[in-house]
Formats: sequence, C-alpha cells, structure tokens
Amino acid sequence: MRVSALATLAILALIALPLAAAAGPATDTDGDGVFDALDNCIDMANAFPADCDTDSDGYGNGCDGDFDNGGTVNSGDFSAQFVPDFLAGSDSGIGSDMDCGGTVNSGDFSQQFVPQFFQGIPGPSGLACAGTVTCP
Ligand SMILES: [Ca+2]
Ligand SMILES: [Ca+2]
Ligand SMILES: [Ca+2]
Ligand SMILES: [Ca+2]
Repeated sequence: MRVSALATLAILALIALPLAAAAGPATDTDGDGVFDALDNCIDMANAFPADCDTDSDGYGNGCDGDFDNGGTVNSGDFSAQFVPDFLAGSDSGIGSDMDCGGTVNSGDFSQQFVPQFFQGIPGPSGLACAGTVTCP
C-alpha cells in the first residue's frame, strides 16, 4: 500500500512538472534569464548587474524614466531630474543611471531614457508591487 502511494505521487509529479513549466510564471519574455514574475523590466534584457532599481519602486532603472515617480515619463523627468544628474555625471538616487553602469552619460539618455519617453510610462515590470515603494 505504501509503495502504491509513493508510485502515485511519482506519477503525479511527472504529470505536474511539465504543466508547471508551461505555465505563465516560467515565461521569460526578454530572454534575460529572469522569469517575468521576478523581472523588474520584462521587455528589456537587464539581468544582474544591470537590474538595479535605485528608487526601489519595482521598475528597474532601465525601464524607469519616471524619475519623479509621478506615474508618467515626461519632459519634467528629463529637465528637472535627468539633466542635473547628467551634468554631474552621477545618479543622485533617482535611478538616472539607467544602465546601472555607475555613471550617468549619453548612453543612459539615448539607449534608455528616449525609448521610455516615447512610451510615456515606466515598465512594464513583472513585479506585482511595481509602482509602490518599497518593492519588493
Ligand atoms: Ca526576463
Ligand atoms: Ca528584464
Ligand atoms: Ca525604479
Ligand atoms: Ca549609466
């Protein structure tokens, strides 16, 4: 009887594992090795160490041009937030070092901020708590 129960569990496990692998939580949209459910930028390959989230709001720096956390990425984020950090060359704590490289330079602007600006909003993030501080 005990062997039979174990065999049943083993069969159930063999059935359940592939099902779990096919489910949503195992999806990795940007192919950076971080599953969507844990990825703070699901459409941008930004695995460690490029996955920093300086302002801890659940949007990784790479997809978080909303430096003033107003909910949108607009000209105010650029002129009042990004430009001063760009001129200083360092991140003041708002996440302006968008590629997590240690400096704020033209690459952060052209490769990261500009696409964010045209998108108009931060993200998308796979973290359920994105948009709240502190997340996670
Ligand atoms: Ca990913
Ligand atoms: Ca990502
Ligand atoms: Ca962030
Ligand atoms: Ca940078």
